[in-house]
Amino acid sequence: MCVLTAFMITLWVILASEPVSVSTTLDNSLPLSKMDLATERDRPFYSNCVDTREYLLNPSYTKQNASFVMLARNEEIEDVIKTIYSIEEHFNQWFHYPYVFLNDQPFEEDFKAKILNATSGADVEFGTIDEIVWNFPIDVKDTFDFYNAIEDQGDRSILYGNLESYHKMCRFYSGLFYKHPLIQKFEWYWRLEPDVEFFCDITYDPFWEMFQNNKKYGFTIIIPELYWTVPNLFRHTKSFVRKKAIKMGSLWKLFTKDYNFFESDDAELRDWINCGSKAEAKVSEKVAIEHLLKKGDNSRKINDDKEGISNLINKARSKKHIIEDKFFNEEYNLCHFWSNFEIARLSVFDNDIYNDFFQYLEKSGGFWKERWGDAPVHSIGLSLTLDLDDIHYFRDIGYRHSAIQHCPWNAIGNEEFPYVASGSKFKRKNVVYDEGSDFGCGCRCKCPKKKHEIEDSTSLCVSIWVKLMNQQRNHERHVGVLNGDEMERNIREDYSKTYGN
Ligand SMILES: Nc1nc2c(ncn2[C@@H]2O[C@H](COP(=O)(O)OP(=O)(O)O)[C@@H](O)[C@H]2O)c(=O)[nH]1
Ligand SMILES: *[C@@H]1O[C@H](CO)[C@@H](O)[C@H](O)[C@H]1NC(C)=O
Ligand SMILES: *[C@@H]1O[C@H](CO)[C@@H](O)[C@H](O)[C@H]1NC(C)=O
Ligand SMILES: [Mg+2]
Repeated sequence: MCVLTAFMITLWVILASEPVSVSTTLDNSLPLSKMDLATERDRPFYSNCVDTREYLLNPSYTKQNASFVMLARNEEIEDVIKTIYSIEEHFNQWFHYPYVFLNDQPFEEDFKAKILNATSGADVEFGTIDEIVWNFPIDVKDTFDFYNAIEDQGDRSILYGNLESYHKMCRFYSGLFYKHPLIQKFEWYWRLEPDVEFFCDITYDPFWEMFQNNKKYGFTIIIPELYWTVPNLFRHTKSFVRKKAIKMGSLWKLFTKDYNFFESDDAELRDWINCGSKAEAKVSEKVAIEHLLKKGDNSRKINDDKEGISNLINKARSKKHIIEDKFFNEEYNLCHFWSNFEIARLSVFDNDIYNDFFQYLEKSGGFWKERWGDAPVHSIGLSLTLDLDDIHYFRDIGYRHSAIQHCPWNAIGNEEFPYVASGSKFKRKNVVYDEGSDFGCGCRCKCPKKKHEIEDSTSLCVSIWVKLMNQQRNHERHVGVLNGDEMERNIREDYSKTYGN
């Protein structure tokens, strides 16, 4: 925290507005899962099931340039089939999006045959990842430091920390999957993993809806990361941001405590880098003092300028601002979109800033010195360029990966939209769906056990999301980098208007 011993100038506060305290409509007596979390800025695309047949016949509907993407190993075939069966049944039997499977080893014929049988006619491609891409850089990969670091993470019981292949997977998904030639053929992707399950019917096209609503990245689960997997990720991110003078998007607010950082050509002012709006007072002070001194030259009556004089006196008295730590003032709150499910535009990653970011992280060695997951890397990396409004919470998509699941309550009136299978493979007999409720948004969900709902058991990050999305856009104070020189120009202008030159 900045300790400001000097006084504050109130006259020339231009970017003025202190953050409006986050107002929220959340009623703390209810579990999150029993609340309607829709806001004007983001809500499920439909509040009930959709008649898919009609939807597809709508002349404005356009199938998107999109594909499923799954990285998998040959031996995971059974779990891969489970996933495919689930996504085909709940969505793709009506929409027929293609699949791309990637592997660091060639896929076996048996694997391919089983996949082709399971994907019921969708286009499927199988890709092998180049060794050069999959492995760590040549100057790292066979070194003592490398093996030592990975072994050490095992000793410290970091989840998957001692699995070299897991580090490779995380690195690949962090910055390389979207460069694969089979993925580059698309504009959008939907990431899948072996052994995941969908619990509700997705009766509309998420890609098309995202396109129409200007959404670029969609998630179903947002949770905090385990601290010891990413102790230095944020430090490196901040130094990248500073070096490149990145103006972060408002999404940055979802992952950090609110914060602006200040840049200026003036060496003395630069000490205020982490002080955001307080730097503004410093700039005002500087301008006022300069003005005062200039006035002295013009032999006007100095005594008239009380403001200037008090600035000068205070400046003489004030201690230099002490920088405790240029990069640590702001903290990563460990929240991240769980990346085993993602529906997104490839361009949210394949752009200059994100690519540079990944290269920067790569050079820091964090993908092997620590066990940075692709999820926190994606989330933080996205917030360098995206705004909150670019993100969509697919709250209506019921989903399970490992022991973590999100499954919404059904919307009221699901019965008006009976399930129609596209063929005999997905016929349902006597399935009883969950009840509908006022706060529900699901379509024909059949949730395993409500008590495991992640919105309720790990609600911190969802709450932050909801609070932020309840704010008006123009109250989004976050500016990222405050341009000190511009600030100085504006303050000078205001000052001249008030006091003349
Ligand atoms: N081809 C290949 N796929 C991998 C490897 N390690 C992980 N994956 C895939 O990467 C994804 C994430 O791995 P997983 O073991 O599920 O990690 P978790 O979801 O974090 O528990 C899954 O789709 C795996 O099939 C690997 O060494 N080779
Ligand atoms: C092909 O898929 C069907 C289910 O759609 C399944 O019953 C059958 O066992 C599969 N065949 C093979 C060879 O996997
Ligand atoms: C889909 O997008 C890719 C990448 O932008 C492009 O190369 C390809 O031509 C597009 N395909 C279609 C059918 O529009
Ligand atoms: Mg997994």
